[in-house]
Amino acid sequence: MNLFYKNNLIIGDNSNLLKKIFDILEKKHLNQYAEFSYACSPQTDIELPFISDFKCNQIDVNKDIKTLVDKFDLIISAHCKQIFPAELVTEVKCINIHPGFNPYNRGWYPHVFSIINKFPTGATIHEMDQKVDHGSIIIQRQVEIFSYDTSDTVYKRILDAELDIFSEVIEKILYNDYHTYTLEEEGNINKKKDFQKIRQIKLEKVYSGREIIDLLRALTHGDYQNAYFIDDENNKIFIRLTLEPEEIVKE
Ligand code: 0FX
Repeated sequence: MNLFYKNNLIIGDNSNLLKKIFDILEKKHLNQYAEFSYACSPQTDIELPFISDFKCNQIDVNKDIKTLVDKFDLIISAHCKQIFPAELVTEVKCINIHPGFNPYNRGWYPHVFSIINKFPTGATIHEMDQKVDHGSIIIQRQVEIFSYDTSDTVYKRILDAELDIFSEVIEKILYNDYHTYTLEEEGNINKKKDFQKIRQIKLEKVYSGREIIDLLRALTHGDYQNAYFIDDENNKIFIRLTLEPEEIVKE
């Protein structure tokens, strides 16, 4: 196997995702033909038990760019919380595995905003350019949002789609034998502060039934204390929604 990209860095801040990527590379025996280093961001302290030294190498992509450019042929961001600087993305091939369907709701928690604004959601693997979650598309897959979904059920569907499309294109990427396409629209982008803003439910605000259910299910994700209101005694009260489709009993 004569791969084009031989020295590769996979950088991300979600250990489960990195482990699944590691498993895909191993299953395809790609780590026999290329080097894969794993890293996370300086603010993240994750352990990667599948790597011999257990501890994840922390890399600040804004520092020591020259070393990264010299050392790696390809950098894959798998939910890396850092914004890659222009000097890096122009000097070395950088590819992003993104839990969103570009160009809709680029940035922070795409599916959360899609539950609210109804824009498509899914998974995208794209070449990185200087803008966030932006650049030529290698592959993407849309996932459905059902009326009974919450943030976590959609997110699980997106993670499955991400790994599926990663598995589908990784060899082509490593051989540098893939095609890309450019999206005509710029779409929209949400930042972390936009997520913070939607978390507070204003008691005096009037919502339609659909709006309040969509907002609360978009903010329901496992144990996370996302949605809240402030009561008359100034206490913060967190809210989570349970959605349960009626079971159809076949006669
Ligand atoms: O890694 P990630 O799934 O994704 C985020 C951004 O959405 C994405 O655009 C960016 N490329 C990536 C680097 O960072 O985020 P996470 O692992 O922090 O959270 C996973 C899900 O959990 C998230 O989609 C929504 C939910 N969540 C997470 C936190 C920390 C909450 O609902 N509340 C929270 O406070």
